[in-house]
Amino acid sequence: MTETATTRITERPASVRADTDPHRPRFHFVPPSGWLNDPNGLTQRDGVYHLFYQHNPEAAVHHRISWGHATSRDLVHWQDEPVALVPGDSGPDVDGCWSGVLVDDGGVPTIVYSGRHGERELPCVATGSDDLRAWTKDPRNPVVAAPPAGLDLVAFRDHSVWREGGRWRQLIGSGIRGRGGTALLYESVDLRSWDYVGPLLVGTGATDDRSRPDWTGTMWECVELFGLQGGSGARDVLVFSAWDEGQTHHALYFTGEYVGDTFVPDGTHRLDLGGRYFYAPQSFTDDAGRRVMFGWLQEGRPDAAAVAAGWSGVMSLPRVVTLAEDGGLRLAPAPEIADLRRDRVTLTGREMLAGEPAALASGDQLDVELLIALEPGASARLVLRATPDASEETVLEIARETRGRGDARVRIRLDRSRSSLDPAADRGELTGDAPARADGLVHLRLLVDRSALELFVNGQALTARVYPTRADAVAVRLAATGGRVRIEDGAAWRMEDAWQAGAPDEGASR
Ligand code: DQQ
Repeated sequence: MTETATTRITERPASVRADTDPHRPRFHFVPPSGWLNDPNGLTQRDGVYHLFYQHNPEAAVHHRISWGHATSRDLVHWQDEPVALVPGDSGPDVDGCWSGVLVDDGGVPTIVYSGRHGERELPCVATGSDDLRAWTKDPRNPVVAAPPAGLDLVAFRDHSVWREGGRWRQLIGSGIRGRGGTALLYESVDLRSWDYVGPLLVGTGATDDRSRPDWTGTMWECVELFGLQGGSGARDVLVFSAWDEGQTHHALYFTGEYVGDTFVPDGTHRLDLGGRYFYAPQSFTDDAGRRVMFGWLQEGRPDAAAVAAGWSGVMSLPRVVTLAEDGGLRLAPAPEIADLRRDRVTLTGREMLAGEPAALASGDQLDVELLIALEPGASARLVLRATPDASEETVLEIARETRGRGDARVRIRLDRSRSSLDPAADRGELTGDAPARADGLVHLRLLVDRSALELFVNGQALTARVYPTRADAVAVRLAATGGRVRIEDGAAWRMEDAWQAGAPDEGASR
């Protein structure tokens, strides 16, 4: 591209550049323009869903972060709201209002967030109007003056806050140098004055093998503690995002028991196999009693490309989190998302033998749901965003493996090596295991929204970004290798836009 062309492109307003970017999703929440990262302050109040998020409205870079705000009545269509929190002109959040949560303090909506000053973050509080549009920062900020003394900490930020036994409890994400990530427990009667209790749990990431798929990092970002009821009874879950020396790795969760002032883990799991493509998740319980989670889909193209496009970062679709019989979590897109399905194509009964792939659907905004049977030894290759000549394609490989009686698993691998002809697009492989179903079938849900891919295999999520350069990279195909693959039940739909391109930034319906 010539210098003049580059200049011309970057001179157009960011919102116009963003709207014309073919990689910009149309049924995921994206910032009006500029930068988006973590979901924050998730809540449902008077029936309205509120999604706050880490936002830089000025440019598609992570700098002087504010809290963006959007509302929805159905978890599908979002309305932009005025920015909720902006960094102060001076004081504890002069360099950014970093991640946090929203709690109801006896009817008063209250945000607990990390104020950034220089290279440090400290807990701050703000109270809101009933409609959550106007926020007042507490003059006592920061409400914790410094991290606990006597610990050699890597960082100190992000909050999980809940009411317990007539008091407030809070976890703050951190890491103990030489040991691993941690969640530091505090207690308060008024959300303003906090007593340090101790570490809820300390990880072993500093000495563990870093190549392990469930490596827990040296610092835990966005810690979150909640309980769930499910087929296996009641469990406590501690979610966190593994961070190390400025690198965002992946979101994980411990299952176990929260007892007294500690968490006793009995399992460590990846929340999503997409690594940093589903990062810093936060969840809440909605009015229907569901645990609903959002996460940040990071970009897989260079920073300069995002700046030129005028926007960066995608919010995941809302995911309903449930507890399975095996004690692990299962994730599924909230059922409301199906409201955007159009032009159903039935795929039930299609059979593939090893060889030629079968065309299933076409489009760059799709929802495909399949229940497939794999003959012993067979594996399925689901090809997405493919051009007719296969010069660009993204391949999801699914193989059933039986390791012994009742010890089956489904291996999944997302091959992005040919997802884009753009050499700068990330092409790293994403891989891992999904649980097997008792009936041996594999349930697949594939949500394709231009550059955003959310894939669910038997309830195991794998999220990724892809950047095909060709407009005809729209085919979805299914092929079998090593045996027969049959679609026992399935359909594909075109997905309608959840927001209109070209809408004004303020108050736009998205
Ligand atoms: N993003 C926020 C931090 C958090 C990180 C800053 C996770 O509060 O630790 O924007 O992505």
